Amino acid sequence: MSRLVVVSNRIATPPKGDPSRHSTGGLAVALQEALQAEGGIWFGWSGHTAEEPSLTPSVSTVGRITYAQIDLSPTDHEEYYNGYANATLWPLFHYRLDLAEFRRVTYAAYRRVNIQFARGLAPLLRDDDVVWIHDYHLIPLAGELRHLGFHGRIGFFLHTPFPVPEVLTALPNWGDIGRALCAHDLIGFQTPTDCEAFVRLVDHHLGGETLGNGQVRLDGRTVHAECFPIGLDLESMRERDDTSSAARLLEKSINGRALIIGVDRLDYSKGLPQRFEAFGALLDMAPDLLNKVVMMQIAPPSRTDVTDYQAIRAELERIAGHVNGAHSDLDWTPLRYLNRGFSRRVLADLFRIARVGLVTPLRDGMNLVAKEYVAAQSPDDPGVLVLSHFAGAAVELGGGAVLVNPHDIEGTADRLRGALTMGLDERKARWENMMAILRRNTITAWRKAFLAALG
Ligand code: ADQ
Repeated sequence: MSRLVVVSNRIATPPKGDPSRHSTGGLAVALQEALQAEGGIWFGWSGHTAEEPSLTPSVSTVGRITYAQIDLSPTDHEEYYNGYANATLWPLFHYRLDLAEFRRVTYAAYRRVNIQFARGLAPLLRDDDVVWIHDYHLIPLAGELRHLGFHGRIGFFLHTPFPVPEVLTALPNWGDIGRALCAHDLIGFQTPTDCEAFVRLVDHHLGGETLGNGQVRLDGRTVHAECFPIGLDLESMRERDDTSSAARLLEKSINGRALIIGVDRLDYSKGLPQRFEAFGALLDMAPDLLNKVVMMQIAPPSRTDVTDYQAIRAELERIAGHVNGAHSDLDWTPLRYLNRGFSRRVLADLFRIARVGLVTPLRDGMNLVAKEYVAAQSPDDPGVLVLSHFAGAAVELGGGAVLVNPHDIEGTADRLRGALTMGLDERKARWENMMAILRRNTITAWRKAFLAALG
């Protein structure tokens, strides 16, 4: 069996203690399990900047896993990470052309940092290693490793959506990005739509050809593209005997009212302003729900150095103030908005209390919160998932979730109302439908399927 080498922008820190108490997701745990099984390397950015970063990674070994990390210069961090990755590719891949910045200086930094990653990693590689690269930060890395003489198998998994060519080609260097993807042997996408968009890009726009069965050929290389929807570690959401004190406090404070919960990174792709507006519209249209329902949105700030992320925060505070100003009562604040994170263990308890999980991204590669909400429910009295049909998760969960168009504020409010009043039999049937899929496609099944296809 070949050795596995995982590369991602950030690497997980070596695990300590009970994983369910960490805020890191199942992905880190699943990759660590894969690395531990056969022994392997996890390579990435340390999370630190240094004026003159060493080209040689710092290396530590825990069990059979070698963690290798490099620092970035402050300029590279700003231009590669905040710049090209998060202010160009992230908005573009989420269909937000209006927010995407196109700057040569950040593109140059993106290429430069990918070369730096390749130079740091190449000396650690053996010919028969299998390399698995994660996400949009590192699209050119495989090509750079090939230039440095690595000819082994390289796979890539894109966690975000892959935009249709009509959107991607707005990127000044779209051809380079498309060709860079073709340096991999296998590319994994979250949904069939993402996969088709890539195949169409290669076939119609890059002058390659489709060979069928997800294979495309460009410049003499054959690349396999396949859909691998990411799954969950169900265990981390399971009900435990000792309910967390945070959940007990919440239950007491809602005092028998129905709870709607939203949990997201504070990101414009998650549709939070529209979600707040939809809740406001629900209260406007349903006087019988006044003082009977509470919505709680948990949204810890992310990427706070990027201007668009500061703007969304201010906008949400404004809408929340408006909804609460219009509807609050002496003993009732309808919309609670918490700018902080919780451990997975606490999140699972909070999800279980909520009658509705409201997950309404404007675009999302998958959206694990949707799956986590479902996995956390009690089988005897499950809540309802209200899910945007723009989330990758809607492909698998569409049979059990109440699907909404998050741009349609009043339509979302209508469906929220339906979810709040749904009877137990229907809730159970929908939940069973979704759980069957989550049980089949766990995070472990996902990584095994990807590695089997790559190997
Ligand atoms: P994200 O955009 O980060 O991931 P998501 O899939 O929802 O989005 O994953 C977020 C994770 O962070 C979940 O496990 C969630 O529980 C956790 N989280 C969110 N808010 C939290 C909070 N307040 N406290 C604690 N934990 C919190 C990217 C893509 C997604 C894709 C994933 C995995 O954008 O589309 O599903 O990668 O492939």
